[in-house]
Amino acid sequence: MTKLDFTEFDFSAGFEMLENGFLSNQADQIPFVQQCHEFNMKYMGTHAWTFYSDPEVFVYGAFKTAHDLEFDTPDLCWDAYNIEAEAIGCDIAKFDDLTPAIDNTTPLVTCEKDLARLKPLDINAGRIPFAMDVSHLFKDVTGVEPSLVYCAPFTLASHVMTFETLVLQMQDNPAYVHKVMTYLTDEVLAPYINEFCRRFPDVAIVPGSDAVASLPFISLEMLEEFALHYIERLRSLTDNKTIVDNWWGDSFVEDKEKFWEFKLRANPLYLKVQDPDLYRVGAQKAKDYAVARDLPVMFGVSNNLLMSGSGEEIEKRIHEYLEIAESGGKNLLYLCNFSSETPVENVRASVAAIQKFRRGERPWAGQHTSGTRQAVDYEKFGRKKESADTELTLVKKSNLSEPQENLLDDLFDHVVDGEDAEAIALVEKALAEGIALNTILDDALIAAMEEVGGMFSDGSIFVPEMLLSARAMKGGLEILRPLLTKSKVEPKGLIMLATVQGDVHDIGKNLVGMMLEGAGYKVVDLGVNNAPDVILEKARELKPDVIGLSALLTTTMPQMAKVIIAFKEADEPYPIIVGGAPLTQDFADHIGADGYGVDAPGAVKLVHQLVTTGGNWKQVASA
Ligand code: B12
Repeated sequence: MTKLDFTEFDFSAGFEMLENGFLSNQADQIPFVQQCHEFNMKYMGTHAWTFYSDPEVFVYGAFKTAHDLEFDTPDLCWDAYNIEAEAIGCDIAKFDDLTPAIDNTTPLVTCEKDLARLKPLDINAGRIPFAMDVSHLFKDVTGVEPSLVYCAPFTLASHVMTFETLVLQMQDNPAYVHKVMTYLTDEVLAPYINEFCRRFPDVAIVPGSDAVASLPFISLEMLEEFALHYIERLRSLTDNKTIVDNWWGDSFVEDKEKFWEFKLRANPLYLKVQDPDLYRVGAQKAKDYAVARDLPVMFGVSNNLLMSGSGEEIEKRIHEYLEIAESGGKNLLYLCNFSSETPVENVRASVAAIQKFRRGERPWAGQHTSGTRQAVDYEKFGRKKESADTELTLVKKSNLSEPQENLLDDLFDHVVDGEDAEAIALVEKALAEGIALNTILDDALIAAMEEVGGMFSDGSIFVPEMLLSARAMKGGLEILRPLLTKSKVEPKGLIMLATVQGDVHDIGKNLVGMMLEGAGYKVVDLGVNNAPDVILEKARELKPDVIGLSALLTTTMPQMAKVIIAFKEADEPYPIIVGGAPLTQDFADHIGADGYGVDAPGAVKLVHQLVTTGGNWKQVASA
C-alpha cells in the first residue's frame, strides 16, 4: 500500500515507442530517454537523502517530473555509482540538496592485507533494499520490467581503492588489482544482479555505469585487461543480462573502431556514443559503424549544452543527432543529464525540439556540425581547448660538463617515462656528481613534468602516464627535499587545493597538484567536499600564496562563489583560482575569482603568474 497516489500516471505510449523504435526496426519511431534524478529531486523540492533513500518519494518524483515535463518515460536511474560501494562498507557523504557520493578520502582497501577483511555482499545492507523496492514499485505502477542500474566493476574498484591507487597498482601489482576485481565481480555484483533477476525474471537487460573506465583515464590495453574482462566475466555469471554502455573518451583514441569493438563486447545490443565525444567524432561516423553491423545507436546529448545552451542550440544539436540516427530506424536519443541546476525552460526546450522533429518540422535539415573542425576543437576536458601555453621560463644552466648534461637528460627521460626507481637512482647519482640542487630540480625534474603536462594537454599521453611521471618526480624530490631545506632553497610558493563542498571529483585536482609540485611548489591538498569555512580556516592557518578550487558538477560550481564571498567577508585577500571541466573564464570572472585554468599545465602557468606578480593578483592565464 503506497502513501502517494500514482493513478494519474500513464506512460504506456512512451514505453511502446521505446520498445518499437530502439531495438526493433520501426523507422517512424523516435524515442528518447533522459537521466534526470537530481533534477527530479530539485523539481519536487525534496531533501536529497529522503529522495535517495525513500523508494516511494523517489519513484513518485520520477513519475511526476516525467508527467509534467512530457517525457516519454520516467527515468528510474538513481545515484548509480554508490549503492554497492555503500553496501560493502564505503563511507557515503550525504547532502541536503545534492546527490549522495562515496567519500573517496576514506578508501575501504588501502593495501593487499585489507582484502582479508572484505565480505561477500549482504543483500540487505545499505540501500540495496531501496534499489529493490524502487524496482518493485516501478513495475507495480507501470507493468514494465524495471532496470537495475549498477556500478560496473572497474568504477567500483576506484571507489574501494581510490582512482590513483587503482591505476598505479594496475602497473605495480596487477595481481592484487585482479584480486580486488574478482572479489567485486564474483562476490558483490553477480549476487546483487542475480538476486534482482530472481525477483524480476523477465528482465532482459541490466545496465551498468562505468564512468571511470574511460579514456584518457586508462589506455585501451588497461581497459581490456581490467574493465572489459570483468564485465565479460559478470555477463557470464549473470546469464548475459548485464551490459555496460557509458564509457566515454571516444575522441581521445586514434583507433576508434577498436574502442567501439570493445564497447560492443561490453554491450552487444547497441552502440552508445555521447557528448562531448560524439560531437567531436561526428554522429555520422558512429551511425555508419553501427549500420554496418546492423545495430541500433544511442546518441547522447551534452549535459552542459542542455543546462546552459540556448533553446536554438539545444534544438539544433537534437535535430542533427535525430536526423543522422533515424535513417534505418533503431535509434534512441539520450539526454545525458538534467542536473538540479538545469533550468526548467531548457528541459522544456529539449522535449519541444524532439516533438517538433517528430512532427516533421526540420528547420536545420542537413546542417550538421558534429565531426567538423569546429567540433573537433570543441571545448572541454583538457585536450587542446584553449590549450595552455605551458612554456615557463626554464633555461638550462650551461655550466655543466657533458657527462653531467647527459645524466640530467637521462633523469629527464626517466621522469617523462614514469620510471621511479631509475629516476631516484639518477637523482642520487647527480648529487654524488656534485650537480647543484637547483639544477637537478629545474633542468630535470621540473622540466620533465612540464614536458609531461604538454603531452597530456595535446592528448599524446593519458592519465596513467601522468600519474607515473608524477610519482617518479616525487621520488626524486623526496631525495632532494632534506637537502633543499638545509640549503635554504625555498619552494616557489605554497598552494592550497580543495574540491568544493558537495563534490567528490578529485582526479583533475590531483593532477593539478602533481603538476604544481613538479613545477617546484609546495602543495597542501584539502581533498574533496570542503565547506567554505573549512577552506577559510585552513588558509588562515597555512597562509598559502594561492588557493585553487576545483568543481566538476554544475551543482557545486556555486560553492566556489560562496568560498570567495566568505574570504571577502572575512577580509582575507588570498588569491583564489578555479578550475574543473564545466567552468569557463566567464564564470570565473563572474564570481570574482583571480584566475581560471583550463587544465593542469594551465593551472601551473596561472599560479606562476600570480606568485611572480607578487600580489598583483588580477591576472588570468591567457590560455
Ligand atoms: C570520473 C567521474 C566520476 C567519478 C569521480 C571519481 C573521482 N575520484 O574523481 C564518480 C563515479 C565518483 C562520479 C560521481 C558522480 N558524477 Co561524475 N564524472 C566523472 C567523469 C567521467 C570524469 C571527470 C574527470 O575526472 N575528468 C578528468 C579530469 C582530469 O578532468 P577535470 O576534473 O576537468 O580536471 C582538469 C581541468 O578541469 C583542470 N582542473 C581541475 N580542477 C582544477 C582546479 C584548478 C584550481 C585549476 C586551475 C584547474 C583545474 O585541470 C585538470 C587536469 O587537466 C565525468 C564525465 C566527463 N566527461 O567529464 C563525470 C561527470 C563530471 N559526473 C557527473 C555526475 C552527474 C556525477 C554524479 C552526480 C553521478 C551519479 N549519478 O551519482 C556523481 C556525483 C558525485 C559528487 N557528489 O561529486 C556529470 C556532471 C554533470 C554536471 N555538469 O553537473 C559528468 C559530467 C557526467 C555526465 N555527463 O553526466 N563521477
